[in-house]
Amino acid sequence: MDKSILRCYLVAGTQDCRHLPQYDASQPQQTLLERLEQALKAGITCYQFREKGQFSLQDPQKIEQLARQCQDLCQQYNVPFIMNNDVQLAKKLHADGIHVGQKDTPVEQLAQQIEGKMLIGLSVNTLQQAQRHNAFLGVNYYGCGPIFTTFSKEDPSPVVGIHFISTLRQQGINKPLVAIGGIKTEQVPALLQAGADGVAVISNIMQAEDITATIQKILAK
Ligand code: TZP
Repeated sequence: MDKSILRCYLVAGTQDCRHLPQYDASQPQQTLLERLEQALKAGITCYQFREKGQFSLQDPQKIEQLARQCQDLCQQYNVPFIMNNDVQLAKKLHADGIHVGQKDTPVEQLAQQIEGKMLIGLSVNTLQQAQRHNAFLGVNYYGCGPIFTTFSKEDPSPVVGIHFISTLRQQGINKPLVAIGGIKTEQVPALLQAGADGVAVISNIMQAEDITATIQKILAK
């Protein structure tokens, strides 16, 4: 895969728009779409549709409709559209990729289901998890974290710190790596220095006062 798509990777769903002044609980989709378009204009390199948790949409039809709208926007800006976890929806929409966690569908099974037609991203929180699939070509990149404390995930795994990235590299993990969890613009240089190919961000972008400036800062590092 082209690892430059990991450089500034936005992850978001309607639940991540709750803190914005324009958020309307009866119609949260609009806020996500507006925010996503601003982020695409500002130059994000990848987008993951992640509708998850207590405050997310629950109606499968609404989720599918919103996913399609987000995908349309990504296509307009030529940015890969990655689906979080839902392989059926990812296949139905012909998403560019699917991202799963350690407790989701095992990646070997996932790889068979998607028949090489999309990228697979896997979250890792320990060296052992990263070693397990290092040689498995079915996994295209690892999402590593949470690097710092995150407030965007219910029940997150333990915080691993920036040194987790350098440890993975020192131990021979050669897949593209995207760091995730509590990342702010100031920490981007250290993460890239440690061996990450990019950063995946929810709150720092979704809650930014100036989303364009925030994304440009991430890309400039
Ligand atoms: N996986 C590990 S941390 C995290 C996910 C989805 C949340 C990242 O959100 P934020 O707001 O950038 O900490």
